[in-house]
Amino acid sequence: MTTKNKAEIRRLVAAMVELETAETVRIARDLNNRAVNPIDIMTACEQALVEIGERYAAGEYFISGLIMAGEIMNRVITLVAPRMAENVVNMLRGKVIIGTVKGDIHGLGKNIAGALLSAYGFEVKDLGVDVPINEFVDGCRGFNPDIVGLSVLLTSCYPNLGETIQAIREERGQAAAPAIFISGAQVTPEHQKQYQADHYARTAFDTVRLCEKIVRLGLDA
Ligand code: B12
Repeated sequence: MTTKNKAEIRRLVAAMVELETAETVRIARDLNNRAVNPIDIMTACEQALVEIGERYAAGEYFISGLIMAGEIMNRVITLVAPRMAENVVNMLRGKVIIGTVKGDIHGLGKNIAGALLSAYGFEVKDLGVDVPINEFVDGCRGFNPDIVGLSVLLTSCYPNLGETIQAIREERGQAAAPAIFISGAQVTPEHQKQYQADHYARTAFDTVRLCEKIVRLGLDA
């Protein structure tokens, strides 16, 4: 990346942390038009979100700040998502259901992952946020996915994550599919073990690599 673009990326992070919507979108559009890798733009915004979350936790920002941050992020996703598909061979790689578990309305990470998976040739069914357990089960019946990706950010919703995983496990019975993976800011491989998910993905990119591996090599990947 050029020095100028690096400086612009830093300005993007700073503008977003200050919740300056117009300025953040302007810089993101400018970087996008200059063909900066969309992943670098998204990563910068994720970095800003982490800082915004810290300011919220410290009592410097309120819920309105989180809402604004969500809106800014959605605008940047809309802006850069079309370019994520560039240079990707157009072939169907598999079917994935994604959703944020019951009680949790955080959807930005899931949206990024969904956009990336679609760009990489997966057919994605996005069940949205605050998804009741039975909707995941019904989704598996109707859509017959290779993979189900569950998102959770609120630690208070981890029990719902566990119940959703158990319900999908019951539904699949002895079948290997769908593979169940979990993701979300504070989720770790320990949670994967604790809640008996098959896989854990840290970022949206990890997700794509993981899904490619699962579909290519079978579910023991
Ligand atoms: C933006 C935000 C909101 C927005 C969300 C807007 C939206 N449309 O999603 C709104 C305003 C709705 C919100 C609400 C609340 N929030 Co909030 N929020 C955040 C914030 C700042 C950013 C979250 C985010 O989008 N991160 C960016 C994304 C890109 O990261 P990510 O989700 O981890 O996703 C990446 C990977 O994990 C992975 N991934 C994630 N999900 C998935 C799913 C799939 C399928 C795949 C494949 C991959 C994948 O890929 C992504 C890209 O790499 C965080 C702070 C933080 N650092 O996380 C707090 C945070 C999560 N919120 C928090 C809280 C407390 C709340 C509220 C309870 C506040 C309140 N008092 O009402 C409510 C909860 C409402 C509810 N019932 O869910 C706390 C949670 C604390 C805890 N221990 O649980 C945090 C950590 C802030 C803090 N430090 O206190 N929030």
